[in-house]
Amino acid sequence: MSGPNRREFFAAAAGGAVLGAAPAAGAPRGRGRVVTPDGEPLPWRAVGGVKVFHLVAAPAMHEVVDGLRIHAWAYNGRVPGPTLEATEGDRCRIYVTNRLPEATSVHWHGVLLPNGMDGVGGLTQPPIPPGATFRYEFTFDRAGTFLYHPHIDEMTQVGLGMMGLIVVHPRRPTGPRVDRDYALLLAEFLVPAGQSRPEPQAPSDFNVLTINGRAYPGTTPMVAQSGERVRIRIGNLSPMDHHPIHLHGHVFEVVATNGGPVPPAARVPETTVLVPVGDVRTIEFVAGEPGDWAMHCHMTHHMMNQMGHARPAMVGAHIPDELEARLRRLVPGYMTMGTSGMAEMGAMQMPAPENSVAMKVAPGPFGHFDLGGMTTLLKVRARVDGEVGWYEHPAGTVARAATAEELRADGIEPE
Ligand SMILES: [Cu+2]
Repeated sequence: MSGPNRREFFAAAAGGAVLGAAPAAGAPRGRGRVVTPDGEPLPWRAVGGVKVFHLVAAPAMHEVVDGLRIHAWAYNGRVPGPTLEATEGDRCRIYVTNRLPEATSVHWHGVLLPNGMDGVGGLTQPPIPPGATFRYEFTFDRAGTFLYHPHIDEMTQVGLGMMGLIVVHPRRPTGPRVDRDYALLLAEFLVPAGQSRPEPQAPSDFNVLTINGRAYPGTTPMVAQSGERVRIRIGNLSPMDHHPIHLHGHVFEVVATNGGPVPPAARVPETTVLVPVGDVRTIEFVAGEPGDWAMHCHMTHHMMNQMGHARPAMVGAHIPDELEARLRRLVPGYMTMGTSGMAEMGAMQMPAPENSVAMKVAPGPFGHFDLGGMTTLLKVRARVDGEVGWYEHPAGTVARAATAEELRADGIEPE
């Protein structure tokens, strides 16, 4: 066949009603389409009973959050690449065009397929040289959440953003009906402040922590109505770190991994799930109390942005004004920070290099809040229709300063 062009793909996609990674507030309900916040589905068209997809690997600029853009390597111009969606039993043909300066391949991570389709360059196939288009074809013979990524020079290619999610829906769904189905892919980069090129050879010190390629406050929230059953598929293709993802206000169960469903008898209640590199944890729960519930990696260095990393520990230090002034003569722009903790730094407009992001910049309904990096929100409402803003708390339900009378009444002497 002639190379399917982009317009044909989008026309087919629109016809198949798969286009439009709807903003979270417009998440489709019921079984079927998954929503990738900040992402989009990979368009496809049917050719003789086969679903045809096209991935193009090429360098691309990617915005992680307002103020920080990176020179990435991407699939179809996106980090992560578009979500490939299919139904159990679908025969799929996936063309992969290489517009990178080096060879690549695509591994379909967790998918059971013939060895020659496994995508390990040099082991199961010849590398895809720059300029070439390769053809993969196989059947998704089981439902689940899978991943795709290069299997040549992974350190560079994955490290620069080449990765994506695969969601295969069951042909005959079993189990309780799911009202909201979200897919998240975790990744991390080392981008020295002021640079735009991630350092893919970094073995540690990652300072840009992302969910679907975005760092808080750039992540689009998920939404749900109280009482709805919510599924969140969480994949991790970070180069080096497993991420303990914590959801506030809810108890969930891990119902599936990259390997398949977890038998109901083996599920345990959790509030945090460790998502290992190269795996998936799919959680389900019933949306509870209305509110804006944070969901984030619980490693403290992963819930903040670039500028908070690699600073000297100053908590408790006392820097006399005179010394501060002398330091500033020596190092223009020098400012002692963090002597009473780092919370103050979120609210401050610190002098920061071009193309960098302050550690915590999230404006919130009560000032700003100290979450950045690998953070998103689950907005639960009694009813969801249209835009979902900040939660408006019923009167008397927000923590506040205690009065002296209250303290005394409870046997605590006011300070
Ligand atoms: Cu983490």
